[in-house]
Amino acid sequence: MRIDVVSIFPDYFAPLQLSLVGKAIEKGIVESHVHDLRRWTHDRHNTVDDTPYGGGAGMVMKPEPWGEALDTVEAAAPGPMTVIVPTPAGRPFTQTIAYELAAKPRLVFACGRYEGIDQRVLDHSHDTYDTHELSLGDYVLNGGEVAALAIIEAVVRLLPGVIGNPDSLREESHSQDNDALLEYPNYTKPPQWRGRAVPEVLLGGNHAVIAAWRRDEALRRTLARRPDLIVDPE
Ligand code: 6GU
Repeated sequence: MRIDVVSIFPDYFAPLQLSLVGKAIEKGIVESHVHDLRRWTHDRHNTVDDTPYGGGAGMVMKPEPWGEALDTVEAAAPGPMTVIVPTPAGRPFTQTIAYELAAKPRLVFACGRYEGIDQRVLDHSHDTYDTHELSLGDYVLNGGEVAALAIIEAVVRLLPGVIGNPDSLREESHSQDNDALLEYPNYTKPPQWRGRAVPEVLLGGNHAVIAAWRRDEALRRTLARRPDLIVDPE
């Protein structure tokens, strides 16, 4: 998979070289390219934003640098590209979407700042590319960079060969093999710690009983913390 990122803060993406995503890059499973949007400005001050038509607070990202950025990134490699625009105004990003994105050959993250990107860039992108405006949740970040990192990590760990033991993908929270319930609680040695015991059932070695207990705990936890997942499953 090839991942391109366009941002006015390319330094935000240094963590891509670390840990799991970094390993995926080393193994050749992922190829990543981070681009400074200001590369596609042509004035002395490398201007990327301007005041909004109609008035109001804040600044809007100008369309021209974004248009050139998408043209250039598209031409840099063959194959259809999927454009992801992180925005609090997007559809909620979910594990289901992570699996869908993990099947794509090329992801391009367009990270906006300020009050957003001129709407015509988004309209153009939807008309030209497979484009997804995605939100991490109902709160506001200063820009798309942190959200892009989160989405990249969620997607890259699903690529074959990235996670050592693929069984861990099947059991975790939100996995489809787990009916998209939250994960059950986990314990390791020692059996007693600060007066707290590991649940007896886990020490017994009866795998059917353990599986039933874990399913029970996952249901209990999901009902308490995320009832929406049970009432309105994805
Ligand atoms: Cl994807 N972007 C921004 N700027 N804020 C957010 C978000 C995304 N998701 C939640 N808050």
